[in-house]
Amino acid sequence: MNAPQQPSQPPDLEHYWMPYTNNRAFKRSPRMVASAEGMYYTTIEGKKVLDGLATLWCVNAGHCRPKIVEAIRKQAGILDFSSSFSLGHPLPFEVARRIAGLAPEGMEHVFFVNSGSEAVDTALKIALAYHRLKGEGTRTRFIGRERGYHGVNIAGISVGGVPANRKAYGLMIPGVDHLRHTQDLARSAFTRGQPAAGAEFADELENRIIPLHDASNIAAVIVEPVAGAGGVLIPPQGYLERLRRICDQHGILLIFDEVITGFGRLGKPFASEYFNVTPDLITFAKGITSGTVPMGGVIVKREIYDTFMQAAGNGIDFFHGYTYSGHPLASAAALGTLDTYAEEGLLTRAQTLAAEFENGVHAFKGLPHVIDCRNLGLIGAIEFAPRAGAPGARAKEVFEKCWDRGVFVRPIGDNIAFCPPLIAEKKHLDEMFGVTVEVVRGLA
Ligand code: PXG
Repeated sequence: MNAPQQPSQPPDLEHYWMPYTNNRAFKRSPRMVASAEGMYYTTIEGKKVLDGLATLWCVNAGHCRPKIVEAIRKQAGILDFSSSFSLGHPLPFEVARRIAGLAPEGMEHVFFVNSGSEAVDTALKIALAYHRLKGEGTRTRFIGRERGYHGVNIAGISVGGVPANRKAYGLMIPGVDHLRHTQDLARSAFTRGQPAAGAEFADELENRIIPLHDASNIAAVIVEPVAGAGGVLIPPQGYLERLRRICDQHGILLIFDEVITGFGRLGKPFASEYFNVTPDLITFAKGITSGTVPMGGVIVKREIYDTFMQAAGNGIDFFHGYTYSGHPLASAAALGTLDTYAEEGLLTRAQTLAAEFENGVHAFKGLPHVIDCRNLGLIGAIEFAPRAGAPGARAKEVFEKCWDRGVFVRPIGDNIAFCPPLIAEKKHLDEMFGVTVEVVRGLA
């Protein structure tokens, strides 16, 4: 590894407006990493920190993996950039072919973007245009879900259901309704894996939403198979199957946002395969390049792609795309990542670690203030009762104390989320859970 490039002076922190950050607090007391390898960061002070969240649910192959680093390095000197607008270069075609090979049967075409947020907006636009091409242009409404996270673009926060991400922005896009979220602590707290109760939460689509709006006005339902940034909510048994059935019966497209669950998080390439429920569109990002270079995309069913092709005649089939769709560096990173996943069996590795991980998550049961532990594959969370007058304070305190003790986990409201890189070994899980348990034991 080359030495990390560090400015010789302490950096001036003033000018960078950091995303999703309390800029004042951070700049008073910065938490800075300098380099990373495998499961660990090294901070600028030289402290090692275990990455318990694959950074932001994305570094599935671990940090600075040689094949990925080499692929990016090499590509930068061969073809730095070429557009994908009516001009091609081989790499994204190969990435798309490889993704189609991993995706559920019949999902064969991939549209590239640069982030999960762009993937979501792209999927929603495909849904609208598809219905119009089929002569059903009245289908313009979208159904999201409370506590859903679909990125930060205007359409994504509109279908999303995280209040803090929505409240500053007024109306957003019109014509959106939301299913209720699937959390049910009264019946399902401390469930290992999928809760037995709650499939009927999907019936709200059939019993309330479709009668209210009429199916002929609904384009698509969008949900995360496992909700991530809304607090790690595991779908009840049978819930996703029921959504699929209702959508089918009413000609509504089903979009699975697999930005977190894609690329091995549950022990299959996609959660769709884990649950054996095939949506019409899958959004992905993050794990496609293991976080190294921004890339995302939408995988669509053959029939959707064919509809666009047949309707277009001699013209452009989809008036949509980003300057950097199919970027050579991102594509090279994706190929390096997919090779690493294949060589190391990482897309199914969660299966072997899941039981160990589950035990680790449920070891918090009975500790102070813990009101739930939940898990599936290699994603999990513990939840605290909110401190009186200070919601979120307990999780924030746990996050800060864990960081000080060399473990990075993520606070989401009153939850602490765990989502380690798929290369984790038992000793890493022991370290991650061991430190967090000690911190939670001391929680006031
Ligand atoms: N969909 C899902 C399901 C996501 O988790 C996005 C879309 C948007 O991806 P981009 O690449 O545009 O960020 C995400 C992203 C958190 C957190 O609070 C989660 C995400 C991003 C930022 C913070 O845990 N997920």
